[in-house]
Amino acid sequence: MKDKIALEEHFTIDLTIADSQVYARPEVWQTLRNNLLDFEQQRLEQMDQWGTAFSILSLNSPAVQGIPDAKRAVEVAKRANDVLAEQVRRHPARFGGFAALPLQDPEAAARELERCVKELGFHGFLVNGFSQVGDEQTVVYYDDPRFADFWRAAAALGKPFYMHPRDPLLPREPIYEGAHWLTGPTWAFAVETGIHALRLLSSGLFDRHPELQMILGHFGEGIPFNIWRVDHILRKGRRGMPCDREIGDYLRSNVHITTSGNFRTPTLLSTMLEVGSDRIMYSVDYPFEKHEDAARWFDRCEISENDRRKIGRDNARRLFGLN
Ligand code: GRE
Ligand code: ZN
Repeated sequence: MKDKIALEEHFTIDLTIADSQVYARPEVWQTLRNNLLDFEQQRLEQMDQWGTAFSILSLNSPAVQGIPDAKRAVEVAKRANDVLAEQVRRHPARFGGFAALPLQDPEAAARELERCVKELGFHGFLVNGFSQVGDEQTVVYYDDPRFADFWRAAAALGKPFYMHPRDPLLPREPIYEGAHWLTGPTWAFAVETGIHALRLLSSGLFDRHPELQMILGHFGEGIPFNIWRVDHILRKGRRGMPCDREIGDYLRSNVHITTSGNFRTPTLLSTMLEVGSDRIMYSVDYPFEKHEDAARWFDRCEISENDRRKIGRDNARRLFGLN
């Protein structure tokens, strides 16, 4: 399929590049590093070769979320957003932008988001899970009451946000001890991100802001596969859960799901059955994943051509108002 739109495509800057090194085997680090830093060479070539017309770019992980000093987090976010804005300005038909936000300081994050959307033309924001605040061991999730005004400001801008993975703080997670191959994108990313998404969905955030839209990658970090059981259990007893509706209702009215890094037809079909083909969108997760692997799978997987156009391009076009 030509003219696909991809939504979880990463870049880096000098100040945050080190965060990605732990995820690369030493022999591939130079290549990953070059691909993260590059905008105009390999990135555009790969998009051209494998039929992606437009990529919305975002900073690597955890980057700004992993900077406990709020002032520093504000500076790094601005730097990254300015670098991205320059590339979007140079290639407006090929690149869009998701803002990186210093959620260590909710007020500054709201101001930066407003700058990114209104002045830089960005398409929303992407956040890499919880933020460390004040010191390395203090973390905050975004259902916390301190974010009430931030969410009001974000919802008013009318742009979606992407809840992107980061690892949990591993010294606090004994379950990964002696099994470190399960951390990162193998499994820990999905667990961490899935719970954070469920916290937001069940917090009442989407009752206060019914128009707010959250994007989840990797086919929804396991949530669609388990949503029936989640609501089945909560139907027997809500245990203090403050939201108005069932979590599956929000999944079908406030969540969009991408194919990033999860190129598998049975998983696609199951997700289509659970949320419908209007809420699924193509993505790659470049350069952690290959355009080739995503496109070779997606372009030929056994769905209708109508669904392929929706998932490959038209759903994203509608969500972001692209033409
Ligand atoms: C990502 O940001 O998507 C990512 C990483 C590290 C490894 C794999 C991956 O940050 O997909
Ligand atoms: Zn990613």
